This record gives sequence, C-alpha cells and structure tokens, in this order.
Amino acid sequence: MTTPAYFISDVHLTLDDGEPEQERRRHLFKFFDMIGQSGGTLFIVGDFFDFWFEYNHVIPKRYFDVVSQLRQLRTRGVEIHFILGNHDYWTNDFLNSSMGIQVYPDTAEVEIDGHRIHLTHGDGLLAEDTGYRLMRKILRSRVTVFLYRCLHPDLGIKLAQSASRLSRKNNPPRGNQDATFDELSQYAHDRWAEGYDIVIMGHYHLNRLHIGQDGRSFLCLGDWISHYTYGKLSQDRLTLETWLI
Ligand SMILES: [Mn+2]
Repeated sequence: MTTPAYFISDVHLTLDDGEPEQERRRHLFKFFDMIGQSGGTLFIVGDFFDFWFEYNHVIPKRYFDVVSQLRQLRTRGVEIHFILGNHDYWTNDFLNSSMGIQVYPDTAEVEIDGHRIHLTHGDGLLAEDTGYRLMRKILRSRVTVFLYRCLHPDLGIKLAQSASRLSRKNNPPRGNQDATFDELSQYAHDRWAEGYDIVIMGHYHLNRLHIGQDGRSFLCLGDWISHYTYGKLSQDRLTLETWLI
C-alpha cells in the first residue's frame, strides 16, 4: 500500500443542487487533485455520501461528477478504500466492480509502513446507541433492502432526500465532546490490546488526534461540513490536517 495515505470521512455529499453543495464539491475535487498529484492511497471512512443506494441498474445521477472524480483518481493510480457508513451502506457491485474501489461493509484492517491500522466508521459504539443499533439492523435487513429496491428509483431517491433533510433538521445538539471522545477511546484501547497501533474513526464529526506516549494513536476524522479535516500518514507520521483554513 503506497503512502501518503489520506483519510477522510463524513463529507455527507447531498443530492441537493444548490450553490453550497457545489462549493463543497469544488473543495473536495481540489483535495482529490492534490492526492492525484502526490499519489498514495485514499481511505474514505464512511458517510462520504449523504445517501447512497445502488439499484441493480441505477445509481443516483446527482453524484455523477463525484463518481467520475473518483474514477479519475483510480485512473491516476490512486488506490481507494471505502469503509461504508450509516448513510452510504447500501452498495451493490458498482463501486467495487465498475470503479475498482475496495469496499468494506464493516471494519477494515490494513498494514501501512509497518503500522497495523484499524478503521471503522464508528456508528453505534456509544452506550446510549441501543435504539439506534436496533434500527440499523432493520434498515440493513434483506427484507428492507428488497422492499426499497422494489420502489421506482425516482420515488426511492425522493423519499431518501426528504428523510435526510428531516434528519438534518431534527439533529439534536451534540453532547459533551470530551465525554464522547473518552467513551470512544475505550474502543481504541481495545483495538490497541489486539495489536493495532492506529485506530481511525468517523461518524461523530469530532476532529481529534490522540497520540499516546507509546506511539499508539486514535484519530477521529472530523467532517467536511464544518471542519474540512483529513488524516494523513506520511513518512511514519500520522497527522490531522485541515483542507480549508
Ligand atoms: Mn455516520
């Protein structure tokens, strides 16, 4: 696996057509262009799309430019690994077979420059997530996916668009970030005990990097909604960077 390795999560690219979304995409594509020039490997740690559902023969057309940018990166020789999040879980065979992206439905374990890295989107890890974990099971069940697939894509995508607008509106204010980070750190501790030395996570829109004295690290990637942050592993150094200042 070639370095630098770049890690990004929670871009939440929407199906909206407005200027704010266009602007976000322009920043993202510039970031991709930088990766294309430096070479290396791109890890997308979930919720890249605000809604991704692949039918057998249809993908959402509003993502055409995004998909073609990912394709360009592949053509330029950049390896792409996509750890699916709770907003873009419903893939079929397009991203891997047609795009040449390595897709992970759950966690990914990779080795880069002698580092054992554990990556997860991270949803459902908090103690208070009991109800969410049940809902996630239902939303991912074969029956739900089958029923949703039976809807005409125009209707299915419209429904998803309203659901995601609604969930953005009803998003509760985020709780104590220190407490959340502490609770998530337990997950990192458990992975370190298993022999991983780097744990990388998204989902919580927290941008924090903890590097312990023994060199073991835990990175929460932030997002591309308010933080525009990404992780970078280069020349044996893991950093949390900001794309926009
Ligand atoms: Mn998420």
